[in-house]
Amino acid sequence: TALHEFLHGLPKCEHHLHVEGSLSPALLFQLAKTNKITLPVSGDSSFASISSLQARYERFTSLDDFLHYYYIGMSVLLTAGDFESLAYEYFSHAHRDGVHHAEIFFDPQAHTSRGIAYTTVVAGLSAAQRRAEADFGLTSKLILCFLRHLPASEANTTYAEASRLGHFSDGTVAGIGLDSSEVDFPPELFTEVYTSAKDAGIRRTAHAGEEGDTSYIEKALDICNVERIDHGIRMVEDETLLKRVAKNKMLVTVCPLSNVQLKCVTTVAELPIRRFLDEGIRFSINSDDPAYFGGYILDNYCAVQESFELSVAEWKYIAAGAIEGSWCDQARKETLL
Ligand code: ES4
Ligand code: ZN
Repeated sequence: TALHEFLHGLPKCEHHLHVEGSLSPALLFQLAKTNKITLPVSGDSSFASISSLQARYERFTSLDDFLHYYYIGMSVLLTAGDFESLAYEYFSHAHRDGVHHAEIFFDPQAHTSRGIAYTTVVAGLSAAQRRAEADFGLTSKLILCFLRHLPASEANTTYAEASRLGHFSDGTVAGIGLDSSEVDFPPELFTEVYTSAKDAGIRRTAHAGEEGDTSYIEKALDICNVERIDHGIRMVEDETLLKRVAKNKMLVTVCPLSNVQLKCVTTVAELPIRRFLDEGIRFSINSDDPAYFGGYILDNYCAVQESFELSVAEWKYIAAGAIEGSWCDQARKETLL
């Protein structure tokens, strides 16, 4: 359709993409073979084949049910070359979907806990970033996420390593984020690392209000001083909070297909897209873990269009907000507009 063509051509920025969540079942099985990683076939027949794994991905019941597969999946990633293949595959897909700028999450603790060096992960991701810029003109940033189900002391250690290597000051890593199981792991557990980042002038975001209630969003803002909110869909449950986020022009990174697949909402139509537009909330539309949730960024744009029938002007507002809310410099923003 004409609108599909328009959405494809619209210059897009992606701000909520876990690079480990772009690991396709095909690449997962290929790397398992190359790296001689035994997938847990006994006890869970989902790992018997690509198609049985795909089928299991269509039946997630919650964030934690998904995360179980997400952490097993990434166990096939061992070398810098593996991380480079993973990220380059994502950038290629993003480019085909009309993404011009991507700010991607990675989970160093999910790798260092398996004996993979932080430097191996970053070397592979950085190599893919350089190739994507050279091959597609696609610019990107890395956002280092802490796993909130692990002790805050381990987040501090991870932060210290990236800091010591100069990765925050030399631009290798653009900012920090917080992900994994939300409920029972509120943002204020990570006050120390967020305060250090703020003092050092490092960008900050956090997943909040995906499964967790509005208190998780409030604490992320009040205590962690985040500049952006990942998911944040539950902020509509608190009028004061909604107005505050709108007034401060904070970017909310919405992931429609993810929210449906993880049963945060029943349908895309249930998402507060209309409310966000009416309140002047600045938000972007993103794919989260595209290999697991059945769609990349353009599929998410199209799903929103099917449910909300937005006007061209509304889409231009969304696209402009996504550029404004990006963490690239002003000169790059101007080329994106
Ligand atoms: C995630 Cl959808 C989602 N939520 C929280 N943490 C995550 N890590 C990867 N995907
Ligand atoms: Zn996410």
